[in-house]
Amino acid sequence: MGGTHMKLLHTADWHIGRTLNGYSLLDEQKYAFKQILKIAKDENVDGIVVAGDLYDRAIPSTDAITTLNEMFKELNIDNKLPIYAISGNHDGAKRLNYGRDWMEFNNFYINTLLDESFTPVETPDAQLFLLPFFDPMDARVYYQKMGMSEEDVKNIKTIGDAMSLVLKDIYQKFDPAKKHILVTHFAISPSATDIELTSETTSKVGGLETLNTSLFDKFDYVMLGHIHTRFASPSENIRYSGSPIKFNVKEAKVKSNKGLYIVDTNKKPNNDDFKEILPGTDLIVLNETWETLLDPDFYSKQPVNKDWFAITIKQFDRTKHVSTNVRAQLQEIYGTVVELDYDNIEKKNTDSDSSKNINKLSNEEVVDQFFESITGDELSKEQKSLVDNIFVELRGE
Ligand SMILES: [Mn+2]
Repeated sequence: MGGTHMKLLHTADWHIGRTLNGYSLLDEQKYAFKQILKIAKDENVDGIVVAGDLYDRAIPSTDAITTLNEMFKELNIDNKLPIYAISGNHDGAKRLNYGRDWMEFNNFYINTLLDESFTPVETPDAQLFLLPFFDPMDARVYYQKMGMSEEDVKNIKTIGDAMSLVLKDIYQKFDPAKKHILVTHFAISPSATDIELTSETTSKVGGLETLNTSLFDKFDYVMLGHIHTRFASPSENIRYSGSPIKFNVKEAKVKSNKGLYIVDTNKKPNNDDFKEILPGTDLIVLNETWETLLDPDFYSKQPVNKDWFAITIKQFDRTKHVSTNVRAQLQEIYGTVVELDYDNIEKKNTDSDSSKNINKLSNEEVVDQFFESITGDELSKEQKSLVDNIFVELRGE
């Protein structure tokens, strides 16, 4: 432990239990975790920050629970590393809150409720504010409980309104002799002029409400979760670490590796703070014609039967392949094909992998994917927990 400075490992969005078109990502997540642990030891950090979305869903599978439990045990019990964690929009706040008081005895801090955010974790050098994901309704409930007038409570409409109030209260807790670090889980974007401003505290980017960086300028450093790429970081001291692994084909198309940040409270943040996490099984995206895909000169140069493949067949004429089992033939050559699409001339995406792997999906995932394919939108936090709860009732859990 450094007396006058603090070195923290910043990671986020582990989404333990996530699948990719029905294929489990647990092995990949475990492989990434081993590297996180190694970096933590090599860098001799004073603690691990996990900025939300520990699990992929509010009611994680038993496999996911066992896996995350083992990871936290290795960090906190075997290696005596303090953990500073919050819940994200994918986590079930109340469930994740279980055991909180006992864990704190071992320097394992996990905040999942807004009420818990106003008491920082105090270290000799810094105050760590752990502010979990919350919505305007959570803030209305909290401020009503705190005795705020009914009219003022009603005026908490957007997440920007709520965040302004919450931060004002947090700023009251600042010890001027210390560094102030915030860990939170929201979409935050720079207060740029090219963004359509809807209020002083929020902007709309592609229809999505995001918070402005200016709200957070009293903090020395802000460690974020929620957006899965570090390239979305709004400033040099307000950063997203990104997720430790690639979760989908869109992310696989980005050539740079995933990773985490090592943050020293006494140093100016810079690019060297980033530490890479390498994939165990990579996700390779191919967009080729059927002839090329079957050409040994082409596929012998690919990591066949090692990595996973997402394949789009270019200019595919189905009438010429009515008796071909396209998927089987590609799997014979490439191994695991997690996504298969056809880039037809007339018809686009007539056959996507998700429907074929329906047997591998959980009930909750079937609803997720159905909703996404119909509306093009992800289920909201409320909708997800509603779906989860319905299945829990159906299973009689
Ligand atoms: Mn996330």
